[in-house]
Amino acid sequence: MIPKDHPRYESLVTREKIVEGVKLGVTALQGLIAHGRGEAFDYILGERSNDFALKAEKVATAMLLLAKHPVISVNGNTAVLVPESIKELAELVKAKIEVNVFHFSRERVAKIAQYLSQFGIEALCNCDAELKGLSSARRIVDSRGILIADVVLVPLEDGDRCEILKKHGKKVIAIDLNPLSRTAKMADVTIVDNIKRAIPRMVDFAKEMKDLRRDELESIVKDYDNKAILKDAIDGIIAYLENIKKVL
Ligand code: PTJ
Repeated sequence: MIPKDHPRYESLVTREKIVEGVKLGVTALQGLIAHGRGEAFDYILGERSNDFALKAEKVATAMLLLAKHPVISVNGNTAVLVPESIKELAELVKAKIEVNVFHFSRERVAKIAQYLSQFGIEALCNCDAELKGLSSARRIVDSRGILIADVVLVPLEDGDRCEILKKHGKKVIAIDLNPLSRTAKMADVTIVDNIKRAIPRMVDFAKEMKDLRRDELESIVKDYDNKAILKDAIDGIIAYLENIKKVL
């Protein structure tokens, strides 16, 4: 039991969720390592949604609202960290939710889908199609979901799939606390924020924007520059560290 007045309460509770996910067979063991890397980046980003993240979250939400077949891809970490807000976001932007994992087995995919069903999510998980050109198990997708999607939201992603999704003509939105990762560089829109803050913020943006006209949404997306966002994220880390150094 983590005491509520512990200064790192939130972070420790989140760790427990990931550990619980591993025990349930939902989160991969490697998900623990990925989470640790994410925590380290979150620390040097100030554990907040910075302006560059908010900008990307708004544009990403507009892209999902504009999409014909938007899909939210869910892996083992995402499933345990933000199931409720993933459901809400999918409803608001009319996206499908698909289970897609790097550490693949049909049993694990079924476990994740079953886990999500407790939150009222009917996730696609037929694993009946393949993304050509990708050798990792992430190539195994659902023919009703990622295969035909035009916009895919991929939290905690690996660069290879991001590249292949783009080669298949899809727009890719990544959520990755590491602005230096291959995924961050490959995606059309990179949200450098913790998924725990990013998805609820996107829910708020979706509520604000869901009744906008197409041309209004298009004007939000139009001049977006992902390279500039990544540079702002790196500058944000440098500025945050400089400030910390001053007050040590
Ligand atoms: O469930 P599976 O089988 O699909 O496996 C999922 C993991 C995450 C294990 C797999 O995709 C993986 O190994 O990912 P990577 O290559 O470690 O990349 C994960 C990225 O997500 C890293 O750059 C982390 O910094 C970032 N990350 C970790 N936790 C968070 C995060 N980004 C946003 N929010 C987080 N909470």
